[in-house]
Amino acid sequence: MTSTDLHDITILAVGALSDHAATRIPGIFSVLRMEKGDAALVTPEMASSVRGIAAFGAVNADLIDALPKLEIIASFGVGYDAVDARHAASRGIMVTNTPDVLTEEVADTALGLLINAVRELPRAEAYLRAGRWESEGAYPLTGATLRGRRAGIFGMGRIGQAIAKRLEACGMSVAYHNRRQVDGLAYDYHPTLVSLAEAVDTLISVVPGGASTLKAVDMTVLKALGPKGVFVNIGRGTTVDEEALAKALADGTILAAGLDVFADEPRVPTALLDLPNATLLPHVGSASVHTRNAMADLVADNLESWFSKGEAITAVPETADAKPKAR
Ligand code: A2R
Repeated sequence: MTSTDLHDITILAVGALSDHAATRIPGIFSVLRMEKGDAALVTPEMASSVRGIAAFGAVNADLIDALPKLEIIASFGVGYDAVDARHAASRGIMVTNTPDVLTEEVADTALGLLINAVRELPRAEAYLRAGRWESEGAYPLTGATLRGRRAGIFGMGRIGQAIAKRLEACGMSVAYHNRRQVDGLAYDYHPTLVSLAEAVDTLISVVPGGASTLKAVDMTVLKALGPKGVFVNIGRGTTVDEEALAKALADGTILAAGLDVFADEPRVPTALLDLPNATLLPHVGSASVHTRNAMADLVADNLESWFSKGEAITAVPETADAKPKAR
């Protein structure tokens, strides 16, 4: 199919597009916009023409069903728990995500969160800005250090392994828990999350969201991590029992936490906001212009490849077998 033909194909852009995405995708396709994924917002024009979704927000089963010509949902981000991929698969619709291009950026953010949590850098900066260095003297020594820490990675996938490399460079030991041991990886494997938490004092969660990881980090895991424990979450907020985490931070069950993700974003529980030993970021793991542009390019490239060659570049496992519809 020529590039002129691709302009005849209608893509629905759902959610807020970056400047780059808002230039790149309409440069290839004809684009309709929807502020948020909601079947009630589907117009007759959308229902009769949309063949692809560029998903910068949630896409549920109702929205999929409201678009009878839909063939592909190209989702922005490596985690695609906000897209009903199983429902898409049941209708033969392809779903793609944006792995790899964000791995190093997210791993950098995880390391930053860990250092912030352990060495209290945001609190030290707030101390300086409040004039307290001048009025009260040096910021107190931090009780915690990275020296001698033992890290456990919950989710030793692409990002988990990139984090592990950084932790090794910081002199930390690394162990992990996945559902399956990763072939050829020398780090200690733990068949359960609790046994990993018992073996380490620093737990980093980088698993996908969804039912299989829902509130997996609960009070039992936090107790196993122990009073020197630091918990970092760079994966999904739903993976943690936030109430248990706030309690564990407040009563010393664990020492500190660094969180980039929350169960009900952008709302952050007051119980976490109130805690001095929680360092909190507004889901900025991959949020540099460089990396977000690369992610937007992969969304566009998946759509372009699907409609010009009949193949997706980065299909999610649920829809790996989906094929373009014969027309
Ligand atoms: O369990 P496995 O063998 O499928 O390993 C995956 C692991 N994982 C889990 N581990 C324990 N219990 C589970 N229920 C579970 N579900 C998945 O998480 C795999 O090692 C890792 C995910 O790695 P990747 O698929 O390579 O994803 P990537 O690019 O590292 O991104 C991870 C997540 C995204 O889904 C977003 O939520 C976030 O980081 O940005």
